[in-house]
Amino acid sequence: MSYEIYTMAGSCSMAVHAVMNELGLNPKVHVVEKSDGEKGIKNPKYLKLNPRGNVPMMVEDGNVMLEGAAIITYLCDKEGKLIPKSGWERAQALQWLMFCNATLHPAYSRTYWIMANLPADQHEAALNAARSQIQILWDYVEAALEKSGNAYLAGNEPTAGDFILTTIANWNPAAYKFGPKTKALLKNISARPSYQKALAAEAVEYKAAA
Ligand SMILES: N[C@@H](CCC(=O)N[C@@H](CS)C(=O)NCC(=O)O)C(=O)O
Repeated sequence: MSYEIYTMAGSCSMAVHAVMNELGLNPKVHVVEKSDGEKGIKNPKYLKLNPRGNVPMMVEDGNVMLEGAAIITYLCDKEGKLIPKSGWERAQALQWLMFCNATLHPAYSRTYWIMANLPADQHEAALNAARSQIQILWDYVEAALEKSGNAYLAGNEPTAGDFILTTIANWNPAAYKFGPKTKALLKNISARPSYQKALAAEAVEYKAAA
């Protein structure tokens, strides 16, 4: 099978990229840009494959798949890694995968929306409000890790959600406070060869674990 990942440097697609590396799928990596230029996700050539004009886009033997959490779940199930097969362990891994994809990611998206759409004189108040909501989510992650005593979101071995968490944590990390258990998780995941390979291919520096 051949795999390709279309990714924008350091964005949510980097988590899919790192998971594909971790699964040993050896994807062909296309680092794309938010533009309508030759490498752009708003370019007609890209839009023909993905009319949403976003990332991640994964291609398996010429078949296009969108939506990061769905791609990750599909690939992890197929390879039998990073998401347990059944039962409570699977429920926990999926819960955290969805927390990262459907709760944490949209909370950050609000900050980008504010900067792109509100007049500059409203940025500070709106960003402060959005960032305090994000901080509540990071505090929740730390409390959950403390309560479980686990090193990772869904146990003592990494699952797929840990890769999304690690990717999102690197978005403007100076604006948030990560607790010690969270920092250790970020350090461990970002140090994995699969993650390091994704960082290098996308030319991204990892700052959230510092
Ligand atoms: N629900 C989608 C969200 C994808 C998404 O928001 N991608 C962002 C990067 S993190 C993007 O492509 N933004 C550029 C754009 O939409 O113009 C998923 O999880 O795949």
